[in-house]
Amino acid sequence: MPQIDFLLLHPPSVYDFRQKAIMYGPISDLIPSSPVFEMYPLGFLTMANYLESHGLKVRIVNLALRMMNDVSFDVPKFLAKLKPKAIGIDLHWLPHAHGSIEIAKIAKEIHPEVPVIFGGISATYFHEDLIQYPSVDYVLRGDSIEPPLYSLLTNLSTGAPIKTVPNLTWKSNGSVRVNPRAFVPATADYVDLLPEQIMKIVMRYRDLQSVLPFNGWWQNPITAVFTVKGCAHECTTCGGSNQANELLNGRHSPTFRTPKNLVKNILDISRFSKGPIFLVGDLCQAGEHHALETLKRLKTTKIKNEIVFEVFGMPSAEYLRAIDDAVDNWSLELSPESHDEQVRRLQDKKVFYHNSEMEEVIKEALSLRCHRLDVFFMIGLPKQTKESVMTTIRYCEHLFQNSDTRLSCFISPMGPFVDPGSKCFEDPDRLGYRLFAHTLEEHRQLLVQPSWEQILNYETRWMSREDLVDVTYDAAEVLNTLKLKYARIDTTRGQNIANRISRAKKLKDRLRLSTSNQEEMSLIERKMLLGEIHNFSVSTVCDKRELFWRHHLMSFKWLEILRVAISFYSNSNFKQLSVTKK
Ligand code: B12
Ligand code: SF4
Repeated sequence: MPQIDFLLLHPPSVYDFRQKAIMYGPISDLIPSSPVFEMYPLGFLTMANYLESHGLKVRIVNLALRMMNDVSFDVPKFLAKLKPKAIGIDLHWLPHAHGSIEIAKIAKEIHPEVPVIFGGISATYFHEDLIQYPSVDYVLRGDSIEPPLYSLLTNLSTGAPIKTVPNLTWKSNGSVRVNPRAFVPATADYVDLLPEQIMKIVMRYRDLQSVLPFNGWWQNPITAVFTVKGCAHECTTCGGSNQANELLNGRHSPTFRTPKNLVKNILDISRFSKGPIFLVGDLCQAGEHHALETLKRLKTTKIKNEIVFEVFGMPSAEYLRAIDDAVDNWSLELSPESHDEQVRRLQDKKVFYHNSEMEEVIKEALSLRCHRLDVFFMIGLPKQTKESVMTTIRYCEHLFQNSDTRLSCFISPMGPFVDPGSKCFEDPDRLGYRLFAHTLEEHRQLLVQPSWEQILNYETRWMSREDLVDVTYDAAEVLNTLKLKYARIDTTRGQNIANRISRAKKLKDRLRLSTSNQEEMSLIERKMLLGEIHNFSVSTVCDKRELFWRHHLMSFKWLEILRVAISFYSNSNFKQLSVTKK
């Protein structure tokens, strides 16, 4: 069995979802994951790259996906076979509050001497709560922790003092110690995300299925490239906003990757994959000069992959033309959140644009080679009412009427949680929010409630939890009809979604009755929902496949993959390092 210096585990949202009866709701319809939230953080790859390039051996195991794909996959048995020197578990997204702590418990029972290290945005926010759990030994705080993680692993191995490790929360003789946040990098170039390195990890442990990012990746082999750490915007509901970053990462403005570093990463990926590459973050946040410089460099690469651009403010026509000039295949993502300009203005005080400006951008993009344009709306915003949500759907019709089939619209509820660190979480009264959970433990308890109406950690002055749930299905139903009318989806798909929405609505009503009358779910609903993640919670606001990009028959460059495999097997001697818990 090859050595593992650091075992990175990605937990399911709820452990063990296969034995629970929960109606999770359409909380993940607009992302590649299912309600298990099986996608692991991009940071797993940057951490693995960094540690591997410093001589350590890292294994990534997407436990959530393994559990989904194989009902008999036994987590304790699997972990018992491994001999890691340290274990890392992400609590990046708060919806993993249940699964992450349960996995830590299991790991600790099996390997009591192995240090368990947590990290991620939610672990950072709740570091003092998290460290109190007996199975958690260390929490690394911040969204840029590769060098501190390396120090922690080497100090654990050599016996050097832990108090020198930056950004670390730990415990010593029963008391919690919080080391200063000394590592806040000035540029995001210090790490990379080399696909070649990840392929070597797959080959070393002969385990491809544990490294796959999400269920259905083979059908939608999208890769993501992060362009920035943090964000310049101030969206009130977002835990990755500028003010949340100040709170969590001590960063007053975002940290960007340089155009050179960014384009190198895109090129590295294109050597192995023909699939779409999603650029995470609006390039214009770093200024138009930075964005145009990136595009200039991108043009010289002549890569054929589809590049997906997201914009947070409204870009200039010049920027759109520069994209069109730089890449042959591109698409655009816009997130106005609401059609109502008053709601939009409240959501992001820093940047505001009128609908008319957005419509100009849409017109310009569609006059170019933009082959797909997705417009995203959200439910659960400050000042947003049920009527406002339904008017948003009417606005979608206006957009459909004034565009072609390349444009589509999506709407989803903000869920299951409003992000900790966001303005709405930190200052709920002022923004009209009522929170049902504040601590980590309270969120853990919410996650195992019978239905998403009770799982939501908030309601607003304008919409109760019941309203949020009802209007989600109502809006989804009308939007689905419009997509059929304006040929955004075909009849089979439209009919299928209409049926799914209708079934989900009925179940939601039955659950509402049974849980309020008897305080617990009746046997019939329990039977319907036992181990169920798909039937009532996936594709119940739109068909997940609407978000897939064009598919290539051969999405991977197998010759290049073979080259790496051959070079790996003919040259596999790696430095070893011993890490033990102090
Ligand atoms: C890109 C992105 C996505 C991508 C996913 C990309 C990916 N696989 O990571 C998509 C669009 C799919 C997505 C989905 C979701 N997202 Co998101 N996402 C982001 C975004 C915009 C950037 C994150 C990023 O790329 N960072 C760069 C990478 C390289 O770093 P990283 O992954 O953060 O990893 C570093 C650290 O966090 C830490 N770390 C992470 N894990 C671990 C584990 C250990 C052991 C250690 C030591 C350290 C560590 O170290 C890493 C390296 O330095 C942020 C907002 C922002 N401005 O930051 C939101 C954000 C992280 N997402 C958020 C949310 C809520 C979600 C969803 C739950 C939304 C939903 N209901 O669908 C889902 C969950 C997806 C899932 N697991 O299946 C919230 C999280 C708030 C919270 N506390 O929970 C954020 C902050 C803002 C937001 N609302 O979008 N997201
Ligand atoms: S939701 Fe707003 S604040 Fe959050 S990452 Fe997107 S643009 Fe930035």
